[in-house]
Amino acid sequence: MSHFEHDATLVQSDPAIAKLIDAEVVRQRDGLELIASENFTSRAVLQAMGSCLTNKYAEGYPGKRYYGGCEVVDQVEQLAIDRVKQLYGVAHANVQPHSGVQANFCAYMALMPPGETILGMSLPHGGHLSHGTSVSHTGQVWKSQAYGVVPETGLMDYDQIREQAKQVKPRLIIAGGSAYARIIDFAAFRSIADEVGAFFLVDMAHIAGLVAGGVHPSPIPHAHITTSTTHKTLRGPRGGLILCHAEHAKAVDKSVFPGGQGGPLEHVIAGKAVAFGEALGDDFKKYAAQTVANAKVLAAALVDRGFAIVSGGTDTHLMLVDLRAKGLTGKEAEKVLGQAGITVNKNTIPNDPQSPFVTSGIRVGTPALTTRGMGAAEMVRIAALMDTALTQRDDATLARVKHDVESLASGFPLYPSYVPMA
Ligand code: DSN
Repeated sequence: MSHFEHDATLVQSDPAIAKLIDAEVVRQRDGLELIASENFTSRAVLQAMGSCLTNKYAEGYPGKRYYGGCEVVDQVEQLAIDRVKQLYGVAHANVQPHSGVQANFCAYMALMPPGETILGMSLPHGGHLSHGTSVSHTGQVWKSQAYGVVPETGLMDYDQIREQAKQVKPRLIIAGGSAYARIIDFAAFRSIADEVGAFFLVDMAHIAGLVAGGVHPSPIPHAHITTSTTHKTLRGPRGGLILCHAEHAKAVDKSVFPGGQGGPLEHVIAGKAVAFGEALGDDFKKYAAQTVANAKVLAAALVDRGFAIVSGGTDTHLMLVDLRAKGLTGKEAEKVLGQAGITVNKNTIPNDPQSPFVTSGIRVGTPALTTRGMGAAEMVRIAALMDTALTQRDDATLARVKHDVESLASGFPLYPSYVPMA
């Protein structure tokens, strides 16, 4: 990628954008990134995405395109498909979805016509907008019902979900979400789906890297269709994908193109191929294991400092911190931590008394800092920094914590060979 070398092209043609990219590198480098859905891709992924593959139109699929000149991008896309199939041991893969929401929409359309009923996890309980919420097209095109966690435990109760499914009679049951910290029992969900005659779809966006690294059970044997993003724990470029068994392959492909999308982003698909290649390696297994180990240490260290964690801890890369006992809202905590150079997002907790714009919780995740090489000792230190910032909250304390954050971050350099452009 040009800005890892001395290349003045962008700064000369558009100094404003060059300056902003430089500023974002500094922001990512100097701070502590704890947003559970973010990560730092490798330079190789960035290089693939910043390539001339972006110039090519390739509507269709490898070997069956609607444009000439696709002989090279056909190979790029086929490599991405082959690698992700190997990574997850799955019969069919579509690597064209531009995002997780588009992957979900296309997957639902492949399984059922508009008007059918979806049963997905409630958003404030840890689900996702695209699992049938009223503000998403998925909740407008399909009727939707939501299951939640048991408020006292923060855990799913599969017997309760089974009873709800029997009443609701959904055509599709969805598991997976954006803020559930525990391992999901995919076999239990499939047996519920079979009992009520529903399809079962897993959105593994958050845990895709943990599944790839072998530290979370795979949904593939249980789900009719599995969707994902590629940029969270999987550490690839921003994008989506759909995996399925052979029986749904044709419907999925038709639903993505021409059903839901036009030309695929072959430069992003190249980045996905690079990331899948990286995820097939042994280093990635270590990364996935360390990501979970770090989350467990961070959760325990926060508990030691008097923070409440929904469900009491985590089995994955993330945790949901319930701030009510600390007298803080999620909105306040996000702002205070941001001033100290620690990035998190406010997040609703189950049965949150606050609105989604305020919330009573924050979601905290370890994928990005684990990529930087941080381990257990750093997690304990980060819990202390978070506690100091959130408890004292005055300007002098926040400035002191920010200084400590920058000093911690500098010990784990991010993109060290990046050359500022402007
Ligand atoms: N925005 C993603 C997340 O943060 O979990 C989900 O789409």
